[in-house]
Amino acid sequence: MLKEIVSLFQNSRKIALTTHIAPDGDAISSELSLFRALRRLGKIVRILNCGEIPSEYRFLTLGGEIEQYSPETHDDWINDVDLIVSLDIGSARRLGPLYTPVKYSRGVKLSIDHHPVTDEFYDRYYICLEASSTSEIIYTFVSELGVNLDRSIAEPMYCGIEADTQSFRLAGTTSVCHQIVSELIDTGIRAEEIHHRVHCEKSLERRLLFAEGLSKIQLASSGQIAWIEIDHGMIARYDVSCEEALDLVNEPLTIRGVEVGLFFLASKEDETRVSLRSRGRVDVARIARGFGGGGHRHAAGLIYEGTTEDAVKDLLPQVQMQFESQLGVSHPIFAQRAKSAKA
Ligand SMILES: [Mn+2]
Repeated sequence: MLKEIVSLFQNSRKIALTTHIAPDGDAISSELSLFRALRRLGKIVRILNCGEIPSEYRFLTLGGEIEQYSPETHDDWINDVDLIVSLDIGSARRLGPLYTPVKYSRGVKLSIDHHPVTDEFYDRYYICLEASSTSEIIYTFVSELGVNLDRSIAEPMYCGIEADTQSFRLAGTTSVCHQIVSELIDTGIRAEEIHHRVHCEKSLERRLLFAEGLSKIQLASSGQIAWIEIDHGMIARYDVSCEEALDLVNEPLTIRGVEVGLFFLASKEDETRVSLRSRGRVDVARIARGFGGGGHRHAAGLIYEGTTEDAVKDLLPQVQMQFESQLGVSHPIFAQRAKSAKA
């Protein structure tokens, strides 16, 4: 399987790399490290994205490597490539405006990911669910392709792993992951400098939005579900981007007793981005799939058409219902019965 994908790379001359809409740290990083490795092999490679690089990851590229997709500029080129690689995509729907040009391209379509496959869009899949991040999977390809792992490839790779493990804290941070990171550090990258640039270079407005968002946290289901809602008004008042507001995404889950954390963010006019986080007892990907979204057991997301207020009103009761059915503590009367049975 791995060998097949490696020869697919070797036998392709023109290669397009892309990722999901609103690219995050792992998306950008896996693209950049694979792009640099393939360039080294003399391939004609372009990264085409729908959505800007989040500000904290802009230092990774001097510019020019990542292009914003536009139909006029890129559709002919996409149609003519030998290979199109989607990184960290989850579902092909998350290609956004690139969905149609990718679908009709004559190139072989490959998905490299650490999310479970939810569609049959691609010709080939290389899915590694145990990997902490897509960037960690790219490590394997760089070494199989015989490309020397140097600083310029290692730096984005480190950022991608750091992003998806939340600074090496999440379950995916295995000993294999640490071994890879150790090799990355040995190339001479400056880990402490990277952490500083990613986490400690935020605008004051961004931190103040964080503070207000945190102060508005709410609880449901006897404190087992927590959520934060950031509407258009708040985004506009602090003048931060939607991606910057995502600083709050993991906060609801940091409270003792909370099993599922929800984050409702006004993304576009009448569109809400909903992020779900779980401590592990509840599979939030299953909940997200019920609303057309997807993700992992611990972290999932979906797009809701409507305001954040509508999203909370509409989704919260359903999330509570699914939450209770998954945990099997459905109705107070049953809990009462269970108690008296024990007694
Ligand atoms: Mn990822």
